Amino acid sequence: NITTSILTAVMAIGLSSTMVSAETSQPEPLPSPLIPLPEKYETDGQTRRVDHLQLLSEEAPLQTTVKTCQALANSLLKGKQHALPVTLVIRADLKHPEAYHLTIPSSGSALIEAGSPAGAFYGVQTLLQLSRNGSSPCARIEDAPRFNWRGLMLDEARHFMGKDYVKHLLRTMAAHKMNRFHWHLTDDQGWRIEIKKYPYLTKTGAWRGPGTNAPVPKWDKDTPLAKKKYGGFYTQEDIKEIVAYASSLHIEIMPEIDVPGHAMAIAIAYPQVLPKQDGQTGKDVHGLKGNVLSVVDEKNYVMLNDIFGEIAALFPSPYIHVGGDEVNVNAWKASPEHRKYMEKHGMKHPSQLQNMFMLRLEKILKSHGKTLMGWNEIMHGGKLSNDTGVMAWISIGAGINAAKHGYPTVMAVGPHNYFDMKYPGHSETGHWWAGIVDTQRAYSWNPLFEDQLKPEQQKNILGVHCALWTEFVPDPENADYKLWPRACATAEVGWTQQNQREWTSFSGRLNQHLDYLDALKVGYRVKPPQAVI
Ligand code: TNX
Repeated sequence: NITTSILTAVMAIGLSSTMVSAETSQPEPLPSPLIPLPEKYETDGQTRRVDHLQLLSEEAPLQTTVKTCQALANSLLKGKQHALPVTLVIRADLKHPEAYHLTIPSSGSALIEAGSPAGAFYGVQTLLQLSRNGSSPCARIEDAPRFNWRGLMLDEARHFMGKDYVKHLLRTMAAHKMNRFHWHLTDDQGWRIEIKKYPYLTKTGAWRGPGTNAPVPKWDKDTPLAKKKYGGFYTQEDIKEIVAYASSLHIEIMPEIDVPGHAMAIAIAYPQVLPKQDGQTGKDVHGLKGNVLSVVDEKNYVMLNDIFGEIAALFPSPYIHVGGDEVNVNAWKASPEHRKYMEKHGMKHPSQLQNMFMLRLEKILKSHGKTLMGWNEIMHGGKLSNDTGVMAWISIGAGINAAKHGYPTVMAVGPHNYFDMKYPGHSETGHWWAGIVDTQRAYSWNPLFEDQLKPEQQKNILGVHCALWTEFVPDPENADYKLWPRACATAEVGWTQQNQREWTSFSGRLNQHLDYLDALKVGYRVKPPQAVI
């Protein structure tokens, strides 16, 4: 059959490897030009002309991947003269479902052997990076990811970016072997997803500016945006389309509905969700009030059950993110019903109300076949189920704490992963509460914290995740500028083994990689004149 004949051909050609052991004095191996760096890269230094790929597979489970990858290849490689035939096969004995072996001989077909369709997809992504300039090294690559979770969050509540941008972002993520897209769809400043049962969530909750009854966020006050009604939302049809698109790129989308705080958009649409107050609530850390749901009103749980039911039906992801961050508990302290509830249940601190709320949401999500994930504050006030996921943002300590408590933990920590933080430089915009996060800070850390976590606790770290909050990111152009090339660093932190990662190697490859970002039409940030850091 076709696979064995290719294998035999490849073996006959016999790629003479330049990987040499330390004892011999042969030349240094030629460096891989790839991001993320693969586990094993061997080349004899030969290259061959490639300006087009012709993908084929005889295996049924690979047909969709072949189709998707062919379309990507057609748009990225523009030639016609030197098509490289590539055969894709599944091999059950690879060490990871996302693993692949890629062989590019000096003549004849290339071969991608993969643990699953996702692995085959990553093999093609590697080949596309290698051959983007009209030629490819003849190489043999064996590759597999370090972490199963290699994610990126986009906040579309603060500024709505729209379908085309999200698809562009998904393509760019996939090209870097990232596999989780976390979609922050609701916050104080906007509700971005159609919920059939509660139409005012989008009819009023998705719009700001003149002609709406919602306040203009402080960061938009003096900008052209706020001169007329602005905002937007995704219909359920849009969502299905984007989920299917992501899945064709082997990316799972985890939606976030942020409750019980950051909920002003819900309160603007349905004011009855707020607690009745008889005292001063003060403001949350962002200077807002009127954005914390009542957690003792049963009607709110009916509404949340309806909302999460619709969400669960739209997203295949096993996790649904429920936020849980930065709740202003004074809103509960200033509410007679909440004080009464606490007294009745012997609660000493309002964080116990937050815990009670999260336990209720866990049950609601389970009834829809889903598992809860939330920001690290969901650990406040008491235990949650063991399978609940914690996304650590405020600090590395929070992530270590979550892993020690046995929660599946995603490291999305401000000082390394928050790309709404400023780049260095006077003219750069952005937050700075987690410091200046440049590409080197995004790259140079180890999410496993092996000195502080025992091996069985390290197993709780699912992986890494970068985040783009968009208070100061008004449009897609700015979003690309903030995300790239920093997210290239996150991609490599998530994929490449720690002992193979090194900043000078990465930054050297990154400079070579910029033309691939150009081919992907990414509006990345380059520090003048030409250094990327
Ligand atoms: C904190 S991170 C927030 C967001 C802000 C962000 C700005 C998190 C869970 N909450 O609401 O946008 O800081 O960096």
